[in-house]
Amino acid sequence: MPTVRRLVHEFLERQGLTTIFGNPGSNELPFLAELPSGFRYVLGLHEGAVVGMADGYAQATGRPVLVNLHAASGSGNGMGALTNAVPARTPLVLVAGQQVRPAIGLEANLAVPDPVALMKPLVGWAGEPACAGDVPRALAQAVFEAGLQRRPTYLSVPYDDWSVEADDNAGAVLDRTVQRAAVPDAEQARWLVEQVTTARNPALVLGGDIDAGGHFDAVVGLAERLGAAVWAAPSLFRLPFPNRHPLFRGVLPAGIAPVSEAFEGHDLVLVLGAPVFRYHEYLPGRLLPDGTRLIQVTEDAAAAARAPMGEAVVADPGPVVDLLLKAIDGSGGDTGAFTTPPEPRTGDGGRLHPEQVFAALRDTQPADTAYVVESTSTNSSWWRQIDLRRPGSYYFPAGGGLGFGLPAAVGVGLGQPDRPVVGVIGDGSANYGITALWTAAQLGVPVTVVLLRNGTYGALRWFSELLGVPDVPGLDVPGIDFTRIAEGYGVAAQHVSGDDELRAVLAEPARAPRLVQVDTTPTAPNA
Ligand code: TZD
Ligand code: CA
Repeated sequence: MPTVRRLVHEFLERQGLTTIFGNPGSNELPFLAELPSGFRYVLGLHEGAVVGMADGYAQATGRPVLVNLHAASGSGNGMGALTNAVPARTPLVLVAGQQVRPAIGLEANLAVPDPVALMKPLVGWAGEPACAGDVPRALAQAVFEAGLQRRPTYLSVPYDDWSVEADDNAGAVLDRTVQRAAVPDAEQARWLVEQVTTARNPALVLGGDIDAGGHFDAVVGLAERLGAAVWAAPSLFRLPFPNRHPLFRGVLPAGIAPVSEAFEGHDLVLVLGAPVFRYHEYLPGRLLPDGTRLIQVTEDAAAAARAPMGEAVVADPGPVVDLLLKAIDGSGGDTGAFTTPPEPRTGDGGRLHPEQVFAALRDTQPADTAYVVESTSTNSSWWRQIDLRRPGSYYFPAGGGLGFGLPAAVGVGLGQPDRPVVGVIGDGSANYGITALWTAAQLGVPVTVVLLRNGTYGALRWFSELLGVPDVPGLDVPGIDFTRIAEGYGVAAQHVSGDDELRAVLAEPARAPRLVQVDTTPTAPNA
């Protein structure tokens, strides 16, 4: 009989989960022993960076990814990063080591008394197998649940389980596949088509699932055929539509009243692949204008159930887009040309305006560049200057937790080695995931980190004015030289000043990881 460890390794191989992101401890070492040669262990130096890298990798590949964390302390370090993976619907499979079974009850050092309670409610499914022989099945369940629910899962495994011989039945999980088919039935399809085709002035709101599910190009076709206005759903973390397309109206503001105002004049709002809605700033008002109906199509049943208004169909938005495309005649007419970005605003005193940095990226980087952005006060500057036309071009921390950007940029680079990857990272944000630079250097991931140094938590400065508390402490971060930090981790780094120098540096393709630090002037997220 094979050991539990051998069966689990084989299951992971068959499922294609052979890249493991982790930071191990004593409880985890027996799981990692005798890993077959096809496995790759991506070591991160802190679990926040480990989970951030895995999140980027899973989003870029569209597949579940195994994450190896150490007991309670490593799991706890990873939790902040999970607050981004949950709303991004990233299928991470977290496997943590538990003390040996005889030592759990007496709470020996590194025993985790209640691992399920520790990780709930962040993870969707969590468990610890009741006996060693159940480990392969439980691991399979964690993988399948992560894929089906599109939510991180967590499995705690006592480390004496790995060397136990599996029984005859344990191998039955090796051949399993679990598939999902969330397609509307004929009546639901007929109803959806009727609602959309009889609408006078429909609008589309597109969420992260459109890009994550590979429907970016299909929704462009749908919007053009309908001639419909298109918004990206509030609290955007993936770009579902080309941002300079003539039908694109931008990212919806994340408040009740401004969302409602945006929908004025539309009799139907069709929301595809997004919760309704991920508001942020509390700006109360009517949920919808008079005369506006909302229909949400999402395969996330929980998101459909908790929405405060509208009708919902729980289905994969992909087939729904296809059936609408088949049902709608004609081309919808000429939609016009892509919009041209305005002249970038300029900085002062040797500092560039963030718009100049983004214009330089737009003008120098290849069209298929994937950007991972974690620079919070520069949001409007970004959308004013950037021009993204391809699927998978944009990633942002979905839950607003900093520490995603830099690690996720490394993860996206590992997941899509043929695509250029640029991390656009603030001097506040960079510190939460900075150790990912080391992983990038060790693995030679050719990611470009553009570090925007304004010396402050710019977004919090703006928020402090908004909330009427301008005197709060702890908002400035002067005196950090990221070129020296990067070099310490083995990443080549440059401080650039001036538009010409920045453009010249960025025009060189990255062959290894590099950090480009640029001093920038303050701006506001809505400026
Ligand atoms: N800690 C974590 C883990 N996540 C957070 N979102 C914050 C703290 C609070 N926070 C924000 O929401 S924005 C921000 C902080 C500290 C400032 C980020 O500074 P930055 O970008 O330099 O990256 P800007 O452009 O200067 O705002
Ligand atoms: Ca900053």
